[in-house]
Amino acid sequence: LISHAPPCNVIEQMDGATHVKRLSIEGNIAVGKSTFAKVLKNAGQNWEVTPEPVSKWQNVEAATSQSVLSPKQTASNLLQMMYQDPKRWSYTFQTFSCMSRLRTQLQPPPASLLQSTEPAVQVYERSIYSDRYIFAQNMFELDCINSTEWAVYQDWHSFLVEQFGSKVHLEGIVYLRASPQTCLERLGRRGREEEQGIQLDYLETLHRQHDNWLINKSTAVHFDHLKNLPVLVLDASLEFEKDPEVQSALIKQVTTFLK
Ligand code: DCP
Repeated sequence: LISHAPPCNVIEQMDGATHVKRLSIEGNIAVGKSTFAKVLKNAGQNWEVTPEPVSKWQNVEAATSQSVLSPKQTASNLLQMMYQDPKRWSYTFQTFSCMSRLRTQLQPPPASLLQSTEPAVQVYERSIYSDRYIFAQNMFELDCINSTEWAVYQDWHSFLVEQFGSKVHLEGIVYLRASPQTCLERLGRRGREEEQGIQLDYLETLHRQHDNWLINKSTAVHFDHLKNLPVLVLDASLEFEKDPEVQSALIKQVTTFLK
């Protein structure tokens, strides 16, 4: 297990009120972010997990309540559309996935966390930052988002992050890292239908994007608050789902990181 992180303070007391720290879990497709988020939630009462809104991307009409389907229409599965025709749908997908995540990131923490006298942490599966610096950027580099779409994406993304200010800031990132081959095996095992055409080379490019952003720090980020954000890199190559020993070793690293 490896760790490259200066610790980040978990809690700040302001006028006696608890400040909930916001942490995002990042990592390649199928590396095990949701599983790890559940492990963290079960580890302590003061951890709240905000899951990734994938189901919204699989049924856009239900998620937006913008249109009523006629009996002949089927729901739009934007995740599937993006994987089937990435040049046509990547920009639309990246817009919608980032908007749905922004909504969840803006929701206030549950009262149980706010009332807690113990250090409290809100955990997100991914963030509006990986949406941009991993996925949208990757799709631009793969020529699936054209330069006009990329300019438009960056413009509204920067505008929204600036407008929402500290409401969308994070205090730390946990990077779950495993080889692209391991992620491919886990992806096959979990069997999400839309992802079955994903090839190793796509996971390899995403792996590089994560390393460049979170380890090499060579990705050009546009927000000051992201530049010195503490990052904990965890080796997720061991199967941790059913191994309590590996789980507690990982939890220990996160707790130390947050002290
Ligand atoms: N996705 C994307 N662009 C984004 C966010 C996600 O193309 N901005 C895609 C990649 C996956 C699916 O959405 O096909 C979900 O991706 P994640 O890696 O975020 O979530 P997983 O469910 O794969 O995570 P894990 O298995 O690690 O819990």
